[in-house]
Amino acid sequence: MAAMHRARLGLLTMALGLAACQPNAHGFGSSGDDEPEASGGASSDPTSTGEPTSSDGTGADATGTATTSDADGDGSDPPPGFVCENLLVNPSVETGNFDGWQVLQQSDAQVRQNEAHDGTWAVHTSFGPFTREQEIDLVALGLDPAFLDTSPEIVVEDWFREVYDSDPYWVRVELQNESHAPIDLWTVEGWTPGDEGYDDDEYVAEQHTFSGYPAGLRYIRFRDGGQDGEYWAGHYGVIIDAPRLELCHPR
Ligand SMILES: [Ca+2]
Ligand SMILES: [Ca+2]
Ligand SMILES: [Ca+2]
Repeated sequence: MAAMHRARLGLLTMALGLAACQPNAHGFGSSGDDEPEASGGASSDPTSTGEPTSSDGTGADATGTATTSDADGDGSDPPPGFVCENLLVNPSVETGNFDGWQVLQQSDAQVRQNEAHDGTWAVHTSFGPFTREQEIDLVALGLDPAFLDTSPEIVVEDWFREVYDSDPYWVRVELQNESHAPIDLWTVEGWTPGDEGYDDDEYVAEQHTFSGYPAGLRYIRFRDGGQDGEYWAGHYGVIIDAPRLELCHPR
């Protein structure tokens, strides 16, 4: 990694650190009256941060359709009578637009028909921060509150690809109770692992499994985003595609 690159990383790390004191930076903080404090019950998985795994480009089904595959990827199948679903609407932006998403920060990000991880469309970010959000009302989706109170496993996955040089990205997933208070939280702020040049531009995954969290899950708030590490105009920022928020539940 070039010295200039390290210097730039340092500056960005500092910027991110400063941003952490400002709730609205990166769209992770308060965005409305119903935003709960995220400090209580927060947890993170250090093994999932900063260590993106390589992709061979043969990612699992991320189209949002129901699947009978196991949620935790350990090779087991869901119990009989259970189905596993990606709860996100239009996760892979195969509509060709942001349908189903609330775009909190756009900065010229676009849904474009190239370099997709899944399907043909992906989100291409630009010079400034892009952040989008979905809030999932689990009971409205038909899930039984008594089942939700068993704290079922929830698998989170998201894919990021740099353009030319290392680009920053972020994911934030908050589990909420009936009054939208947080009961568990996972966040990651990472950088794609490549250097200058297009040859090493490839997708990397961020993954996390929620389990053993306090009872009372009713809502999930999912956010992801990113931008260009070079701050160039055009679409040289991180490419985002195929997030997954998978929960296995009784049919
Ligand atoms: Ca896609
Ligand atoms: Ca870039
Ligand atoms: Ca590169």
